[in-house]
Amino acid sequence: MIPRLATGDPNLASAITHALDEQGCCVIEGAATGETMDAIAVELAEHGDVASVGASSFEGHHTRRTGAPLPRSATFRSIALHPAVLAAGDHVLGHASTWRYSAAEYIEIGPDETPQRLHRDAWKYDMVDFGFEVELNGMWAITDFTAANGATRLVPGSHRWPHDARPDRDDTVPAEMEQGSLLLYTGMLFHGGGQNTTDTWRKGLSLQHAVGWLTQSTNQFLECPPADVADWPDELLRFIGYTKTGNGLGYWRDSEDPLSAVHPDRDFAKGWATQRRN
Ligand SMILES: O=C(O)CCC(=O)C(=O)O
Ligand SMILES: [Fe+2]
Repeated sequence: MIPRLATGDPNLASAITHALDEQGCCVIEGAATGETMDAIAVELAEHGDVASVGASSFEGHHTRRTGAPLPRSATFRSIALHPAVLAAGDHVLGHASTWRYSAAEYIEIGPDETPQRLHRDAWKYDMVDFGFEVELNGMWAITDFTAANGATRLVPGSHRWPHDARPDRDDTVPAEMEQGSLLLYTGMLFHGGGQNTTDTWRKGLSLQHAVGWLTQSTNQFLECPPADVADWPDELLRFIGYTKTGNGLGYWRDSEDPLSAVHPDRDFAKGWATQRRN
């Protein structure tokens, strides 16, 4: 079963961590407003002409994917550091010196789409058997998600399955949720996009976050280059990768802070030391 949590729960952060430990997933109802979701849809629809229709059955022949939602949607930027995402990431990926945003993608599953092959998102890292979580992912419900319109199908608890285990479709349950809800799941949880038997589009903003020592899914320094992000908050820039991590990773040139590439007029400490969000 997919744990369902309420945004108003005074113990939401601990409910999230408990759910992710036990089931590898949860839905947080009402994590954002319908207006916020609609605004993201409008901002990203402007880029609909560049959206790619899946070239493989895995990407979905009836699925449109629009990338780079951070530079393209100011409204998405306003919720990228949502407290539920931060609580979940700090818990699941807190074993690493830092964790960060890896990518996001606007995924519109259209009529006649077939079920996506079940997978673990962490397989993107050459299917290495890390033995621990390296990703914390999710999906904003830009529209309602229903079993009929292609809600993501999850195998709760499968984040603990062995490396070579494989689920059946019968093991899955749909992450049904209303617009504005947030699905969170770990990189080890088996899931896949659902079949869409309706005549409408299921729209979701898929999120990926990973430990700071892994390559990000999309290149944030190309999508969000220094010249374009000078008015973004430091916290968001740190979150997308303008930061030092690990033991001497992510610095720039002469042991410089990558944020100095965005703000050459400001003073930043030199050195390799990891920068933590808190
Ligand atoms: O669209 C969805 O519901 C899930 C997509 C997905 O899991 C993926 O592309 O990795
Ligand atoms: Fe996935």
